[in-house]
Amino acid sequence: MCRGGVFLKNSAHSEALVRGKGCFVDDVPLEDCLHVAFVRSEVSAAEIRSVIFPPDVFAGYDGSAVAGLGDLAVNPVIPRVAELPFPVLAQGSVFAVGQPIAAVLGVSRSAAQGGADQTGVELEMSPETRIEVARDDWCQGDAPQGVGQADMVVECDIGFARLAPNPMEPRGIAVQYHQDRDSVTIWHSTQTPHRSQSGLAEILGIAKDRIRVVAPNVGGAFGMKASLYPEEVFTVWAAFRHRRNVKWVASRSEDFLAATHGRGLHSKGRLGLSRSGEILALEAEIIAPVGHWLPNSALIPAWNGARILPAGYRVGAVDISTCAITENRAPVGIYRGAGRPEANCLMERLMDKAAKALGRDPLEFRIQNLVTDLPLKTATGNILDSGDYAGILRLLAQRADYAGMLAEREKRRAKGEIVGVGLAFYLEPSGSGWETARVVWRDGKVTVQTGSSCQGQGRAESYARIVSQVLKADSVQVIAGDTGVCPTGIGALASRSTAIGGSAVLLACEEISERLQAGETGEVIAEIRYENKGQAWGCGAYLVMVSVEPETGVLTIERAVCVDDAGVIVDAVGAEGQIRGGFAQGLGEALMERVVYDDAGQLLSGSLMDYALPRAGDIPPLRIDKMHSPSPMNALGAKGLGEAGTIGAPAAILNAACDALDRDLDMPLTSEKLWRAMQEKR
Ligand code: SMO
Repeated sequence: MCRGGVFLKNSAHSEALVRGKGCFVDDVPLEDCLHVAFVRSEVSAAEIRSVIFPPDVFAGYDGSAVAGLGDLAVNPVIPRVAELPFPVLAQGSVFAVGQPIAAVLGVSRSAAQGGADQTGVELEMSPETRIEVARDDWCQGDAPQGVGQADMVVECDIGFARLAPNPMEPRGIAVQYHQDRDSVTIWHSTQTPHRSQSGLAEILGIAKDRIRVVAPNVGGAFGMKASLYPEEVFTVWAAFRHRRNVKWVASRSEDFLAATHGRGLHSKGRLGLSRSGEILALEAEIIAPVGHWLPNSALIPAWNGARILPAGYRVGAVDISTCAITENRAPVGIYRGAGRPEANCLMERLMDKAAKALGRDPLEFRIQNLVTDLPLKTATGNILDSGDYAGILRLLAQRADYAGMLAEREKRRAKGEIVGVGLAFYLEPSGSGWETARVVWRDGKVTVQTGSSCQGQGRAESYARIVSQVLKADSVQVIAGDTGVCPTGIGALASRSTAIGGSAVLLACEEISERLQAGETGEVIAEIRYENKGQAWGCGAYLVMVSVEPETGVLTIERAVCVDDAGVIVDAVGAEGQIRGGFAQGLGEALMERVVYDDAGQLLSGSLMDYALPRAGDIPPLRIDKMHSPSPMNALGAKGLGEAGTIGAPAAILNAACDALDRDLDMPLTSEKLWRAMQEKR
C-alpha cells in the first residue's frame, strides 16, 4: 500500500482490515486450550446460598477460589467517598443481572457452556442498594446570587439513556501459558495493553514481566475496552492455576449484559441572564450512574460531564456539582465522548432556551457569549488553549446557508410542516499526560514502536505520515499494542493518540533526522517519552435541519453541516472518517439507542433485535468543513477529533427536534416519543 510516498507494511493497517486479513482474539490459534463459560446472576440483588457444579465438568470455580485477588485501580479524577470491591466472581452477594457468580472450564466452548448451564445456583433475593462513590464541585463567584438577580432564568433537565457501545468484536482474551517460565502471553481485545498488563499483575499479585499483553487487531472499542473485566482476570487466573492455555470470548449478549455501558447521566442546569444577553451565572447538578463495580474509567463521565461546563461560553459565576452513584445494573464506563456529549448537550440546550426566552437568534446569541482571546482559564479551571470559537459559528452559518435554512423553515411551517433547525457548538478536550515512541531508522527503512494502540482508527497510517514528513523513508512499519515489544504507553482513548502519541513519534523522528545530518549511518534509534503541556481543546459547531412526519413521528435529518477544528490534521481522510463515524454514533444516541431495564433490573434490550444501532441508510450526507488552529499544548499542534461527531451531533439533533416540536425532549428521539409529544400538543 502506497500513501504519501510511504510504503506501509503492517497487519495493523487499514487495508488488511478491509480485506478481512486482520487477526482478532478469537482468531488466535491456541493449542490444547481450555475454554471458560460464566454462570451469571439472573437477578439484580441477592445473597448466594449455594453453587453446585454438575459432576462431569473439567473444573468449576465459585467466588471462594478468587477471594484473595486484588482490586482494580480506578482513575481518581474526582474524590472518592466510598470504595467498591472488584469481584472477579461474586463474593457471597450479587449486585446486577449478568454478574459472574461462577466459572466453568471445558475442553471446548460448548463443554464449558454446557457445564455452566447445568450449574445450580441458589439465590435469596435482597433489596437493591445505591451508594454514592464519588463527588466533586466547582464554584466561582456567587452563582445563586447571579441567578437571583438575573432578568431571566432558563432551566433544563436532561436524562441520558444508558448506551451499549457494541464494537464489532466483543470482549475477548486468549492466554498462552509458558510452562518453562510460568508466564503468559495474552492476546487481549483492549484499548490499553500496558494498563492491562500492570492491572493483571497487581490483581493477581505477580510480577509484570510474567505477563505479555498483545492487542492484535482490536475490532472497535469506543471506551468499552479501556479497562479490565472480571471475566478477563478470571481467564488469566485460570491459565496460571491450570498451567494451560485458556480462552474466553464474549457473546454479543454477554457484552450487552456485562460489558460497560455508557452515558446514563442525569444533568440539570440553570442559567441566569441579563436582559442584554450576558450569562450571569450557571448552576448545574450532574448525577452519573456507575454499575455494581468500577472499571478504571468509571468516574470520567461524572467528571467530564461537569467540569467541561460551561464549555466555550463566558459565564459570570458557576456552581456545579457532580456525583457518581451505584446502580444494581451493568458497570458504566467511558463511551466515545465520555461526559463531553453530556456537558455540551446541557449547555447547548440552555443556550437555545436562553436565546428563545430573550427573543434572540440562537447562533448570534452564541457568538455574543463565546469566549475570545484564547488561551484562557474557564470558571471550572480548564485552560482553553486555542481556537476561534465565534469564527467557527460564522463559517458554519455561511457554509450551511443558515439564513436560507431559517427562511425555508418558516415557509414550510406556514404550510403546516413540522420542521426544526438545531445548532450546537462543542468542545472536545483531548487527554493529558504522556505517550511514547521508539523509532528505528535502518538504511532508509523505518520502524515505529508506539506505546499508543489501535482499534481500527488507521493509526498506523497517521504515524507513518508523521514519519514521512520528517524522514526520507523507503518504508515505514508501525508496531503497536504489544507490551513485549513497544515502549510503555497509556493507550488509545480520550482522543489522545495523535496529539500525544503522534507528538512522541514526531520528536523521535526529528531526533533521528538531526543525527542523520550529523553523519550517522547504519542504524539510528530514538526513544521519546512525550508529555504534553496540557489538554488540547478541539472545537466545532454542527447544524442540522430536521422534519418530523405528523402521522408517524418519524424524524428525518434533511441536512447536516459540520465544522470542526482539530488543529493540525495529519491524515485528512482519516480525520473525515472520524467525523463521519462519530456523527453516526451520535445520531444513534440522539435517535434510537437505549439500554432498557425493567424495574426488577432485568435487561430488556439484550440483543441487536431489541437495541437499535444506526445503519448506513440512517446516516444523512454530511457537509464537512474545517478550521485549523494549531494547539500550543503539544509538539504536533494536533487536537482530538475522534469524539467530535458524538459530541456535536446529539446536541444539534436534540436542539433541532426541540425546535421542531417547540418543547423539551429527551433522547433517543424515537418516533413513538415524538408522536406522543405531538398528540399532547394537539
Ligand atoms: S470514550 Mo474513549 O475510549 O476515551
